[in-house]
Amino acid sequence: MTQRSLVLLKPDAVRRGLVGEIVGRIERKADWRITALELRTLDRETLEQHYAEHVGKVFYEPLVTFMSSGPVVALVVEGERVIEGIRVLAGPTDPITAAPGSIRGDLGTITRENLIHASDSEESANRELKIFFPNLA
Ligand code: FUP
Repeated sequence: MTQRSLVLLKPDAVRRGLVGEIVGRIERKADWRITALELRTLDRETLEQHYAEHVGKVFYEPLVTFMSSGPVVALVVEGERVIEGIRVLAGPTDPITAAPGSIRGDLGTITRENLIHASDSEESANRELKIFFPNLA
């Protein structure tokens, strides 16, 4: 089942020079393709749309401050079961509980600065792709 996922390499990943490391892990999965990739700094409006489900939670304001603190790399990745697959590559939200071998497990320690966002369902992917790449075919 070919899918598309919206992936963000968060400001910590860019600041720490881990873009190549993380993109490399995605590229090495057989037959997945990166079909869009852009460095950009996110504004509050974009983040409010993206994190709509978290507006009002205690971690929302610090999350937005962090996510707008520097450029992110936004990517579209296409391929076989890519939505589930990138979530597995990333590991769970809290990097301390993420398994070694996963991006968050290998490279992260704190939940807010957990390196990568990846769409969690087809519905989320469609919604997020429209926010970040509205001109995608
Ligand atoms: P994920 O699907 O793993 O990206 O995680 P969520 O959508 O649940 O959360 C989005 C982001 O909010 C996380 F990546 C980090 C941040 N967050 C916190 O800072 N504290 C929390 O308790 C939960 C999430």
